[in-house]
Amino acid sequence: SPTDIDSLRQTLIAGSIQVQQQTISQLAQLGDGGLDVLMEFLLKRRENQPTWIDGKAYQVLYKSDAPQAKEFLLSWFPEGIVPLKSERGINYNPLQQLLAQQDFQAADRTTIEKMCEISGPTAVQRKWLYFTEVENYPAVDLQTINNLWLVHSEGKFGFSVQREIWLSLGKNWENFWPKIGWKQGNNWTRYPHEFTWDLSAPRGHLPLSNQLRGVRVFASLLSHAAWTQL
Ligand code: UYC
Repeated sequence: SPTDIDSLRQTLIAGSIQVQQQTISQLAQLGDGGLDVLMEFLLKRRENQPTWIDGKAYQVLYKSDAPQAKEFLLSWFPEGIVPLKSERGINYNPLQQLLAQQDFQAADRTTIEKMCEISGPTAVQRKWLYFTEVENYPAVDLQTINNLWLVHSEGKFGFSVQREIWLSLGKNWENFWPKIGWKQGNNWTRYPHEFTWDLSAPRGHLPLSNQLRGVRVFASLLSHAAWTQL
């Protein structure tokens, strides 16, 4: 009823993050009236740095078949809610679309491809990265990739999450691997089928960095100046 929707509107503005998350799920069940509240919510917050709560609201509208939701997103958020800034003219829209759909496995592949694009044409052909390339990545591009992952994963996935865990473990790789689910005992998690491609994964599980060629690339990534400029 209209009163239910109105009280959910209030809760959505004033609630804790957990309450906001539940409220978004409830609004998603309430048809057009619920969608209207979510659209209003996103519009009101669009000057601010998007959080994963904005990501949840956006995903409900993105999944919806309702014509007014589609029209709303096309006119206000044609490229999603994270500004797709790049200093190298890279198009991050494919990554944003996959993450909006919660297709974390395809998004992970696209992340590696986009990082090869940042490195340049030889890396795009090579399909993997040198740590010296990663050191020179523009902070803006890494922040865009990271924000896309954060906003569409309830703040669970992204390089900054991995960095925070890595620092909290005194940069100890052997403690870090099991913590993010990349190693169990002596066994590396096998790519791709043993990794967890949804939000039931441990914090920091995604995106992946192939460890086949050693730890240097991942260490450069987690040490990048992009994460102290956030
Ligand atoms: N792979 O095991 N991985 C690949 C990871 C290793 C291997 C891709 C992550 C250990 C081979 C991604 C872990 C290892 C290939 C990752 C992991 C190994 C491959 C695809 C846990 C054997 C294909 C994208 C640390 C003991 C050939 C890419 C190749 C691919 C990620 C094997 C994302 C997080 C040491 C044979 N592995 N990888 O970059 O050259 O190729 O890629 O790390």
